[in-house]
Amino acid sequence: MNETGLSEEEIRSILSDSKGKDLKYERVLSSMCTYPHKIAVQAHMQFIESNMGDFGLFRGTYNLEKEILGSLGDLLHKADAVGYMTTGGTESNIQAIRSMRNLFLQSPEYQKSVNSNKKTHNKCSRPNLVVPDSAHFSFDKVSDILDVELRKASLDDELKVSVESVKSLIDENTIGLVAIAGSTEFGQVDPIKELSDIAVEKNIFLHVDAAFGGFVLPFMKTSCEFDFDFKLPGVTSIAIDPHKMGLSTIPAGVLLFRDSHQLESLKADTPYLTVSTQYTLTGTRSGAAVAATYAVMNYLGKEGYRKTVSRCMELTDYLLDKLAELDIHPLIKPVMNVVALEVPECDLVRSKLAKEFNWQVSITQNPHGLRLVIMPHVSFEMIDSFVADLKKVLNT
Ligand code: 0PR
Repeated sequence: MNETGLSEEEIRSILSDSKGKDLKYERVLSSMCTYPHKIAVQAHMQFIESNMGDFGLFRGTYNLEKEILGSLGDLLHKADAVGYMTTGGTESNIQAIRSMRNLFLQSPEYQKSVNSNKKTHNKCSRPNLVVPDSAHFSFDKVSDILDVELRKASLDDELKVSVESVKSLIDENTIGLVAIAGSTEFGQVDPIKELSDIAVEKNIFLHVDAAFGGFVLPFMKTSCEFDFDFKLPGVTSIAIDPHKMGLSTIPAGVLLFRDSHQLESLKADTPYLTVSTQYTLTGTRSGAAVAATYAVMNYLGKEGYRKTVSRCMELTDYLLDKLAELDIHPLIKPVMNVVALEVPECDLVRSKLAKEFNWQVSITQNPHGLRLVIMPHVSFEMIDSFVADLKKVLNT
């Protein structure tokens, strides 16, 4: 930092240089984020100083958050679900599993086993969490932060988690299960109904990571095929991100719990603030993202999101038809607007697409494929031009 400040003009010029080096979404087919809706950006700016870490000072923003939680609870079939707005899927996943772990450690069964087995206890009773092999890497962070063993269940041919594999990994130290509604790499939805039945039978928690799919599945024409939310009795928490397909600004995630005792297990005393308890992971929280989320959800309504999702799905179908002409096919039939393609030497193809044509695509690990996310910033022209460039890359 300089002793004396720069002029506004100098700052603006530096910022616009930096902004010029950022990629425009018009060449990005790898991201689960997109341009936020204009009304969200305006709301974000209007509430720029609002801090939900001390919401007694920002009562108006706090009321907007309550409205968002009510609307999303309603959308996910539990109008009285409780929770809060997080910074995104990672924080929601951490907090959902933290709640499971806290309640597991407090449970009378666990306490009894600690008392009866004091010597061997530490070795053999580490809590574990069963997740699909396709779970987002945030669960590796969860395992590290919370000291919970991560047990990864295998996937079936359609890249959904295998229910048999999940069952085989559960034991008396399993704190809960995770299911994904819209996996990061493949956009696949796990057999959540079956996992819900298991969670009920075993009396364990089931967290659904719908960070991406939460703003897609309820608005799809065929959404009735996919039960993934609180309609299923075993589902105990859900992560859903307005800053992905919700078209809000970053950072906007939402974590919802079925029951208030789950949220209570995250309680911390905050004696000197305007409110004496907090349930959140971070202290300071963006009220701007809350206002942005309220604005875009209420401006678009369900009809607006239906249109957005339907356009993304039309574009996805259009892309697949064009690729079929080049004899390129998806690894699985896409469920939503995430496409993983069987492309030979896909790492090389990816780097050529970036170097020669400035396209950003990504790669799936297992199975290995070229991954594209068809977000609302994608257009038919963009797909035409991408497919033409891909053809050139494949022919060289
Ligand atoms: N759960 C799922 C299913 C996700 O796909 C993601 C992120 C998360 C949780 C974590 O969400 P946050 O990143 O909001 O904490 N999925 C994207 C990914 O890892 C995030 C992303 C978005 C990455 C835009 C790059 C990008 O340009 O691919």
